[in-house]
Amino acid sequence: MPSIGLTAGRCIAVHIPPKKEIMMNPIYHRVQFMESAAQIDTAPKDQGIEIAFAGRSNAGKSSAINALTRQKSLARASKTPGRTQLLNFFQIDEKRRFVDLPGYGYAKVPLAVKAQWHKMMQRYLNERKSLAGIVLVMDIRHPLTEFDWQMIEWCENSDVRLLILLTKADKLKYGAARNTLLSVQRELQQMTVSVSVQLFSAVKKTGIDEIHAVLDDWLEFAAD
Ligand SMILES: Nc1nc2c(ncn2[C@@H]2O[C@H](COP(=O)(O)OP(=O)(O)OP(=O)(O)O)[C@@H](O)[C@H]2O)c(=O)[nH]1
Ligand SMILES: [Mg+2]
Repeated sequence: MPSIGLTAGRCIAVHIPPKKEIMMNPIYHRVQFMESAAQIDTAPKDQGIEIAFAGRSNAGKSSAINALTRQKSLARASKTPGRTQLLNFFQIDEKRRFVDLPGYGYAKVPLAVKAQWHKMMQRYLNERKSLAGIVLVMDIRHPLTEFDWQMIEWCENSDVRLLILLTKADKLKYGAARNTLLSVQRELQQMTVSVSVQLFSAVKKTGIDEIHAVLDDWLEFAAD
């Protein structure tokens, strides 16, 4: 229906075209928490397809899962870094899962906990056969940390696909966010890494449709 615009006492009919909305695959909204595991021996059966959210502590992994599933508190987001210390599994359907991995790089975590984290992550990455893709979440203000590079390198040397999210994009002005995106892409190209990088904001819901398209592909929904 046309809306009415008023200018200097005159009445003008203005036609505003409806905003083009991409329908989200409703399956994401039905994702449910499955279980937490301290190590992969107690994780759900290693079958089907799993996508893991990795990244520095406090980067915004849990918030990304909540935004992508349009659920407020599916994964526990927290202002306290290092909150997620377990592998948290979420069921998409009987053969597909998301995993919220514990964050790395939180300085205040005791050395023994860091060592345990390393061992657990190494085993998860090397042994988990159903792991099909990693969504590497980076705070746009602190991209490409040393550990991010280790994850990128690990994905390059394995069959696991990789998508990089530059999250908290709402913390920067649009131009600054675009510049960071370009410089991260440039840096990856210089290291001959070919990977998609996406601006994201769990607050403003930026980038959701593009990420769903990647997840749909990785989760092989078209094959059902
Ligand atoms: N402004 C803004 N804040 C965000 C965004 N995503 C996450 N945050 C905030 O950043 C903090 C950390 O978010 P989490 O999602 O808990 O981060 P995490 O990576 O899961 O952290 P750990 O579980 O500790 O490794 C919280 O206070 C969130 O509200 C975003 O896109 N924009
Ligand atoms: Mg978390």
